[in-house]
Amino acid sequence: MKVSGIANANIALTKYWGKKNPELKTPYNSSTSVTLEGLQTTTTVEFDEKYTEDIFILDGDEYKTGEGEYDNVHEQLDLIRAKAGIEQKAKVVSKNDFPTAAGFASSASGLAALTFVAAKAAGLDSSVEELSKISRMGSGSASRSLIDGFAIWHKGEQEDGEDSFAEQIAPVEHWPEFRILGCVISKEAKKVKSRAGMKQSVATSPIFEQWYTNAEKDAQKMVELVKAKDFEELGNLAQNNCILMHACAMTTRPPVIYWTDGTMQVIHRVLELQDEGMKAYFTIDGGPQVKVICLEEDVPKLKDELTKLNMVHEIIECKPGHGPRVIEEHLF
Ligand code: 2P0
Repeated sequence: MKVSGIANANIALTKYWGKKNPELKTPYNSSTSVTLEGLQTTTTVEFDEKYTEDIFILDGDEYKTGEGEYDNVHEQLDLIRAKAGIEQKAKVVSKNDFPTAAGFASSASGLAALTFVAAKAAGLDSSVEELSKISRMGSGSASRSLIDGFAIWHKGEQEDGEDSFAEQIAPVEHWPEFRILGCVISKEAKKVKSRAGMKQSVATSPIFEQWYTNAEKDAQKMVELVKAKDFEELGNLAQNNCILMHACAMTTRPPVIYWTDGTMQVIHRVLELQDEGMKAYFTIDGGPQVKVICLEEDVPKLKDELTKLNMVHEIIECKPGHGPRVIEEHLF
């Protein structure tokens, strides 16, 4: 059967940085996020006897065995084949519909879309919880993209990882005025991939334990702040959690430093605006781009201020987004 669907990216409000079990991709701490409308991957999957090996085409380019992108997709398909009890190979065609290099992770939407669509194409009738667990195996942050609106990815306690999945904190309709302004600083590919960076942090950062112990508390607190729509506290917590994650990355050997001059320029401006009473807070992932957390009413003023910064090339406005869905149009 051929099935097509889309999944959105998400941004972590409190971060994930470190795998406790690298095989099962379970994290040291829970993390929270908001799914982002319009930053999406569209994927079509077909399992059929006619394919002698898995085929993967992303944005018009075909990837082959040995290339990271292909191997990730192939492993994910193997997981789904095992669950469905089928052996047919698959053709997978995907396209990322991201505003120019916004610095939002496409692995989250990519692996979430693949898992969601492939499970349906394989005839599985999996719950969101189950799909979140399978997505987690492909990319940790993808587990959160299965969720509509605001999510928490539970770190879980079980050895087998069966309780490490994302769950909804609140739907899109709970807080439609919530906004993320993605400030595009640099379009260069990042030097250290998150997967490699966090592995080194686990092994060498002297503050790794403080990081994840604190981040677990932050994630639980974030759930309460989202539910209460306490924007000021939420912004301050997200910002502080981001700084601590980067402190952990920076104190890794060799250092993992994603911040550039442009990153610092936005950070300082956001802090000045905060001093002037503006409710805007920064967060940063595994790259130089800064995402500003704000509410709809402050978007015009913030865009105006941030556009003035000479190192900001572009600003992408994102609203809370929905979980994955099936679409009728196929990519092949
Ligand atoms: C997050 N990041 O919570 C954190 C913050 C980056 C910084 O999850 O190795 O692509 O595939 O599990 O999910 C990016 O890492 O890593 C990430 P893997 P992933 O969003």
